[in-house]
Amino acid sequence: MTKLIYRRRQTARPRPHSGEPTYGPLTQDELQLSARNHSMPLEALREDVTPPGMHYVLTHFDIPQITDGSWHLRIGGAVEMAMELSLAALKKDPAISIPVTLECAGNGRSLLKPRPLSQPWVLEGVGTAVWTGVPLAYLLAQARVEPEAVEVVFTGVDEGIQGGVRQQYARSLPIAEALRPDVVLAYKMNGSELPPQHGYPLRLVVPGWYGMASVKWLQSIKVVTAPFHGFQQAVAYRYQHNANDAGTPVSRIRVRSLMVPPGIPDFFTRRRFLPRGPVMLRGRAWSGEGAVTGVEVGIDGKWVHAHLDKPAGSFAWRGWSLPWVADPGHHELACRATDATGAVQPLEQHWNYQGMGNNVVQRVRVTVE
Ligand SMILES: Nc1nc2c(c(=O)[nH]1)N[C@H]1C(S)=C(S)[C@@H](COP(=O)(O)O)O[C@H]1N2
Ligand SMILES: [Mo]
Repeated sequence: MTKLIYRRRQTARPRPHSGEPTYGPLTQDELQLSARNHSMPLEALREDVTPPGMHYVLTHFDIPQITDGSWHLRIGGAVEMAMELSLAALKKDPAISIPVTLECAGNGRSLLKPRPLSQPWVLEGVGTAVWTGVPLAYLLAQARVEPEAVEVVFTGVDEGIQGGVRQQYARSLPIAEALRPDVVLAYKMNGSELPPQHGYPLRLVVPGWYGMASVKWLQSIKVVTAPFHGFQQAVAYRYQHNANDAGTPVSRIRVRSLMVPPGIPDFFTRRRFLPRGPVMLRGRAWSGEGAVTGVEVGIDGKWVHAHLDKPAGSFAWRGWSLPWVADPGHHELACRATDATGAVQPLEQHWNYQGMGNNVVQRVRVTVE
């Protein structure tokens, strides 16, 4: 696999398509990507399950047009029983439904300095949906995985060029992750058939992992006996210090929380305005590493523990709330979650070359009248 993509250059000028970091205003290419790939409006944090159309979307290439008559899922590689399944056949298999918070690994990228050139997320590359479909482990059991298996490779129908490499979007999972009972081949999102942008007719959902693992428009599942080195595995989605660093793979979602910005926004700046007096601050917190165990809310730098709602599932965000009596003036609100591993959100983000795994605390500036 070519490893020429993220060369270091000694310039701070934007170089479209290079993936390298830059300062200054957004480039036209970043703007184009951000108009295609939308985030979740923060007010959707009020809901346990993100309403249709408000879930974030990230698509590297084009959304493929798939008619379910011609579409089949192939399962093969190091299995005793290769198979090809229609959507109708898959729908007859045992199904599960599971609420899952997905977050793009690049969420928060545009806040980094210098800013890695790619989809310029701010904070809202996240959403929670109830996914319904067949457990991957069920189908792998039917196919009978051979003992030498080390990974499972998932390939989407969508094709394009990234870093100069022509490819279909493909990712792998270690065999142990692929056999988890909650990894699902989903054909429904929030009870309805998958929308085109979310992977119709079938997608993988890997609870707890950043979104890149959840391959949309799934075409084939191949069990392999050596690690997969496709572009989205070996080059993209790595924590790197610089262009020459092979880095480490991005996998599980780091602990994070967000709040519903209180009051009303200014149209252009999104600055918040609210009346003096009591206000309930609310938001959600999640982690792919372990359950969220605490959320603190910072009010002008002073941290207070928030109330946590009951978890809706092991891989769905958890609601939190804190009453605040707003006094007139300018204030800065923030929130910071901790998970069962003891991980806590950083106050300043550690920079990495691709802008992955950002979980810096959100800060919301409000003016109380
Ligand atoms: N086939 C395919 N699957 C894909 C992608 C893609 O471009 N093609 N993008 C991945 C990334 S980076 C993310 S964050 C999630 C986004 O899922 P969503 O658009 O349903 O929110 O899909 C993942 N699966
Ligand atoms: Mo992503």
